[in-house]
Amino acid sequence: QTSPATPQTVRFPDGFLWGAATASYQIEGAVDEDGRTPSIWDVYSRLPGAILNGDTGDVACDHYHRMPEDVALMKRLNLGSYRFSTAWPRVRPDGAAVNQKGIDFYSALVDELLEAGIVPWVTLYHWDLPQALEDKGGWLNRDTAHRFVEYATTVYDALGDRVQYWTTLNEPYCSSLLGYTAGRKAPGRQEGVAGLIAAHHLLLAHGMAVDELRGLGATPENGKQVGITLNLTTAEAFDPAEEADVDAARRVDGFFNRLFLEPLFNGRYADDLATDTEGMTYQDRPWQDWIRDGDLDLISRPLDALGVNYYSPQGASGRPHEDLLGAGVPHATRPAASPFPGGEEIVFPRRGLPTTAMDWEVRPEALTRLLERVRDEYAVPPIYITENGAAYDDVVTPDGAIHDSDRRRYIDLHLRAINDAINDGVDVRGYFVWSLLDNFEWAFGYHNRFGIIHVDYDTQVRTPKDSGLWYAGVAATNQLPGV
Ligand code: GBH
Repeated sequence: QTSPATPQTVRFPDGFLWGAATASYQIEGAVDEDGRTPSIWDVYSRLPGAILNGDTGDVACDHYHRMPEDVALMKRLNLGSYRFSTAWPRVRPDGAAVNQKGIDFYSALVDELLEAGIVPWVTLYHWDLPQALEDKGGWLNRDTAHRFVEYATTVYDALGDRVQYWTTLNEPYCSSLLGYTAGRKAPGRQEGVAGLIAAHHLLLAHGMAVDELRGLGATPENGKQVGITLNLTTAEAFDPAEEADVDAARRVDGFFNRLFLEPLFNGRYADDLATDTEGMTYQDRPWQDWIRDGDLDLISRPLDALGVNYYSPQGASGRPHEDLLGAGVPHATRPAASPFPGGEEIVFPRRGLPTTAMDWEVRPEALTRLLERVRDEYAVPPIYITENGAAYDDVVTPDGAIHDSDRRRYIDLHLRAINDAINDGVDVRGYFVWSLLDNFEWAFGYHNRFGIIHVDYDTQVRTPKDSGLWYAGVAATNQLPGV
């Protein structure tokens, strides 16, 4: 007899892809080498107060110079796949002419991975827009989408012979609403409904790139898969009996999930998004003025894979801060600038759930529900969990080990939640832990560590954490051991 407190061994489907993920600006460093020019993150990270401790990605994990060592570590951890992003400002500095040295780096990485028996998974855009394009309006300028297609073509021409899995964008929610409405990510602009224009142009860039890559031969018949990665979540009313909380949850669902799922899979924007943003303008015009005929056709081109990044649920309230405090809620975070156009009053009160060092709630079963919901409500292609993981305050013991049992437990519980969804019929084909290495955690700099491999930023020494050694066993056996 096994009680629920002693989880059993669970197996994953044959061929399940076990991987780890990173992103260019978060690990590479070498920001002005071999022709790379600044991205919006090089500029944003230098704004006073933007990043904890004034950290930047100038050196990061120095992966640009340590790539073979890092691939050897992946092999040691039995990874079946490695998800990385290519840096636009390396491949096409300033968003302009092709830079062969930039291409050479990624080509060497792909060769090194294949040599090690690791499947490369390319993400074309993980937030590092060339600053020169931001200077021309960034994602508020439709031309940026055309420049993205050129860049995507260059990368596909160089790596398409050896790379099977292609993702256009990572988390357009972050590059649009956090970058142009909340100003919490680069380029740090707080321009209200403009975030929705950025979202539309990002989706357009995705759709046009899919079309272009298909033309270049990126099709399942040729063994290629093209998709996009979204950060999806469950939006839960803080108090389901409070109308304002239910409405807040609807809007949060709208901005995190449906803003992207509806155009991608139904070829439309949701009606409630239009109602909620009625009367809001950018340069005196509603955001929908930036949508042109044919855009939604391009955006809704069929995909071969949907990447889902999941970290935490969102428990939302629409009630005034004072009312919540009166109702006994000790703390409700309200960002200085809201990412939600028309939903500026929305807050995320604490709910007594366990949290990670990011202050994000841990609720693994929300991932099961999320996957089932996406399957039920949208005609989605096979799903890959392209990111999931946790930051905790790791302690290096005197023997040099990192006993991160909290991170191992977080990953274990979320893998069980995914397994539950698979048993319920959801087609999930792979899992990428975020992250391979401790790295530049955006606004939190080097303070918050997500790696299954520890990085000593003084010496650049890498040490697999207990979670990484445990994960190596999971990847090798295709199953979670009972505890
Ligand atoms: C991912 O973003 C990124 O792809 C990756 O680069 C990053 O390092 C990793 O996660 C860890 O942060 O912000 O308090 O309102 C995840 C982005 C995190 C965005 C959760 C929404 C909601 C909580 N998502 N966040 S809060």
